[in-house]
Amino acid sequence: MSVLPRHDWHNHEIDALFQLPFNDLLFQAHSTHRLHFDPNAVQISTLLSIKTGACPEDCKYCSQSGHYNTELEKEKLLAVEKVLEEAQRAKANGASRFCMGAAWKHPSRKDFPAVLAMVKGVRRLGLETCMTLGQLDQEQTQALAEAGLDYYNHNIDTSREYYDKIITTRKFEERLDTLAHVREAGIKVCSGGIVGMGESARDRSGFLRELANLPQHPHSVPINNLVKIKGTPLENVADLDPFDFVRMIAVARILMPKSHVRLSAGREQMNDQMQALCFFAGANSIFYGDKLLTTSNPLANDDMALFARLGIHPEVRDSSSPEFAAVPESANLPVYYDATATH
Ligand code: SAM
Ligand code: DTB
Ligand code: SF4
Repeated sequence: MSVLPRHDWHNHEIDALFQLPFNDLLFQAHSTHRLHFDPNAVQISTLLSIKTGACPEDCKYCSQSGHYNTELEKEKLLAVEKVLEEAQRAKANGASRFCMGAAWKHPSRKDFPAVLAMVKGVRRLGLETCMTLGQLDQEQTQALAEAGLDYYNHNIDTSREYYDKIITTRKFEERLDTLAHVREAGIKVCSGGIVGMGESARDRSGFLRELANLPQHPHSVPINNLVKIKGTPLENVADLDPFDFVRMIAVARILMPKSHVRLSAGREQMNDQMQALCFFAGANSIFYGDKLLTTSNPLANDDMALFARLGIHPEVRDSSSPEFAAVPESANLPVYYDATATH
């Protein structure tokens, strides 16, 4: 079994991984995972929507697209102080990274100074910063890098072939251009996508192939299970077989052995056993906190209780960013989480 990261995957090789018997695939994924990570550590990030709804893009899965009537309460860009208050709360609850998301096609000149102030302020609190603001040009990316932004989230969402069945207001290639700006500015890339949108098995392998064949593997790879939103074109799409979701995590782990694979949206619809299987398959990051951007997430206390039952601890140091301690010393973790326990 090769463990050197590769960037030259072919579809047929990835299809072959997906077609392995479930136990063989999980064994290979878990073995890969143990070579690069503490198998009992999971990185935790907290999300905040800093600008909500009325988005000009037509992503068929999204509650925030202005093209669909999803009964979402829209909100203008939050004040910097409000964002810093939320970041402080996330830190006190034990998150190591604070991710700020805006429903924009791209940030405007007018809003950009506030965005930079948010990055600087959140960083000053001792948290890693992540932003997801849509398309960026080189100048904006450079300014974010200078402000100290650690991660930029920009998902490719699905395969190149399925992309225009899901989004028509932008092109797959434009997503890759923004990812290139981010990489070139030295900001760490967070990029993944969604499954359960009616895509084929070949689309799922094509989606992972695109990520794995980027010049550098993304530092974080969020794998979202579609949260079906009333009013969007995907509200009634058929559920993905849960084992296919686990296979997706396992194949992502094998293709991108050193990346954090994030078990992202859709955890609320998963039971504890399913999440445990995902951690075994190589997921080592979650969104933590009662809300994602506009939809709900498992309660933080329930996550800590699950961690305790599984002997999992929040990742103490992200190996890719040694300057940050992932669980700040001041973190006020729930009482039943014993940070001194050896796992
Ligand atoms: N507007 C920015 C953009 O699209 O790049 C950032 C925010 S957007 C909400 C971030 C990602 O969340 C999307 O790319 C998609 O992968 C994921 N997402 C959005 N709605 C979702 C849903 N209903 N279910 C699962 N994932 C979703
Ligand atoms: C990602 O891949 N998933 C997060 C984050 N990146 C920004 C967002 C999930 C959103 C789920 C639907 C919602 O809450 O609106
Ligand atoms: Fe807008 Fe992002 Fe939602 Fe697409 S996913 S509609 S770009 S907020």
